[in-house]
Amino acid sequence: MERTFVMVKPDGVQRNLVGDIVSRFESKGFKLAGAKLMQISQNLAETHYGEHSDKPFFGELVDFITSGPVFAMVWEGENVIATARKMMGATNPQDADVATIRGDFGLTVGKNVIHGSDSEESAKREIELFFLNEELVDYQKDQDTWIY
Ligand code: 3AN
Repeated sequence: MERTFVMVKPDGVQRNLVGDIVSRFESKGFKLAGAKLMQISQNLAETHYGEHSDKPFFGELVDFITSGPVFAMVWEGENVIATARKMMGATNPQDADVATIRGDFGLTVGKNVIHGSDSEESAKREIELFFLNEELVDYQKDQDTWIY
């Protein structure tokens, strides 16, 4: 089954949105494989956002993501990478549809509440970057037979 990396950013943690966001993924039918509240180091931030290192907003991005704790998660389910991106909405919350996470909770692209992997490769890379193997759990849920 596919897995993706999802992270409530420091603004989402400070604004008490962790519960609502977890609830949306649970209600959709995805299964939580791992989760933790953590402080991202400068080094991890620069690695995670490596592809943006030449962008003018890179410094701002690293400062923001290290400015307070984040809530890191791994979600599992059919087509979870693309579906999580749909549930998050467009990168700029002003373009994000209503009923998406950014559409409902965000106002600016710099503080857009949530991150989610954008491909199979980045999901694999980001899960390995943020979680040890033993922090991820493989388990059955009775609900699965009512979803699939
Ligand atoms: P997404 O998070 O939707 O995959 P990316 O990968 O294009 O979007 O951008 C990574 C992060 O960089 C975004 N989540 C956003 O917080 C930040 N970002 C993107 N564009 C800008 C911008 N023009 N100004 C400030 N921050 C930006």
